[in-house]
Amino acid sequence: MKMEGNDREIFDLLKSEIDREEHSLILIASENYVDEDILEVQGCVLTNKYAEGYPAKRYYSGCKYLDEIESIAIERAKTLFKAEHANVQPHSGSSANMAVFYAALNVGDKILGMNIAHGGHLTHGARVSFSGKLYQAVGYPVSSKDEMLDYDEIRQIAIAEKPKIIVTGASAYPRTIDFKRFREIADEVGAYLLADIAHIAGLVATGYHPDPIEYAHFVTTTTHKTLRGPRGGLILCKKEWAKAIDSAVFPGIQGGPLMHVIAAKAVALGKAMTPDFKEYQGQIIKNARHLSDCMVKKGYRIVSGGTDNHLFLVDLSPKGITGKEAQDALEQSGIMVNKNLIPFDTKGPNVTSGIRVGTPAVTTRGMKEGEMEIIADLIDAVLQRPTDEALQAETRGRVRALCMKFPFYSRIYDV
Ligand code: DSN
Repeated sequence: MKMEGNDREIFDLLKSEIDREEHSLILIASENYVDEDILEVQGCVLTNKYAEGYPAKRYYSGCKYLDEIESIAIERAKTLFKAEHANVQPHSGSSANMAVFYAALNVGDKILGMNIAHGGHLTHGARVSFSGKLYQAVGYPVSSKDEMLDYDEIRQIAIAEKPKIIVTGASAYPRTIDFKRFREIADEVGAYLLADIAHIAGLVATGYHPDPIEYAHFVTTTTHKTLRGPRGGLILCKKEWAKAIDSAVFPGIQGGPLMHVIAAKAVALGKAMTPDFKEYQGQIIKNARHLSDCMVKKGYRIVSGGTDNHLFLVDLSPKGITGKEAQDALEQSGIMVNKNLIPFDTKGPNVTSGIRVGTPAVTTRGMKEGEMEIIADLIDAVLQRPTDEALQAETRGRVRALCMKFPFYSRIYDV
């Protein structure tokens, strides 16, 4: 990299991070590896340009090529998700959700989203987020019987609370979501429906998860999780909401769009239409199921008994360790997961009783069921002796050797 001689301090850290990503098992369900095309476009001259407004309606001169790039991104998003309208400018999934609330609600209106402790996202009404501060937020749980969504219970809550919007979608829910049922509930209580598909967007785009587009008034997503694009957000809606959504994003909550990111979103959306991408999404699910099954065979309790998508949650309470202890021990071993609350957790969010495990990143590297078995062995060994530093060092070596069989960034960087 050219910057090596120009800013050694940052260069060295960047190199260390490339090495970490290359030689760790990334099992954080929301992370992935972008390819060279995405890296190149995100690092290109489009970062120089202001383009407040939308294609053909900009507040700056010199936007001719940017208009074309953003229009292509919009068209690809509409095609991929069969949507009437797309806004590709949100800087993140949180911005996308904020823009929907800004377009559809007044401050103080009631929102009903999945409890963060049961798998929902911060922006679905958590007290510490704008969504819980500016709006009256109420939550729905998963069932205590099977840790899955109980649509009758959600309906009862919706009838009692009469929210103006119902948010479906999650950050840590391993099961299929019935968007049709959510829409029926929303219609019954006169609420809008927002489907936040940030985690499952790649699965939705390729038909491995039911599509919310015909049921939800608004669909939001990030572009960097299973969709494997640059870090950013996206909103899809019907034509009747197009103007309100566009105004909510700009000038409502954002200024200049990140055109280098929008160009990279366009590239990622193009890639998501290929047969390879569909095959990749299928393998993500196979890997998640297999890894989850391997963990069950080793005596771990998996929340809801398994997974239908790209992630699963391991309840570590029967093993006598916390999510934080597990996360730390695994990190020391080169295996990246995140501590996660499990439904009805008795511990707080900084400790937790569980870990969340996801397969999008390892699947991008080409790992399949055979590697999931090795990973389950490695995880189990570390979790059996979470304070054994010698074992962690040995596991780090084994993880490194496994990763070297599936090179990714070492093909383009010197690591
Ligand atoms: N922080 C993301 C996750 O890890 O699921 C959600 O935005």
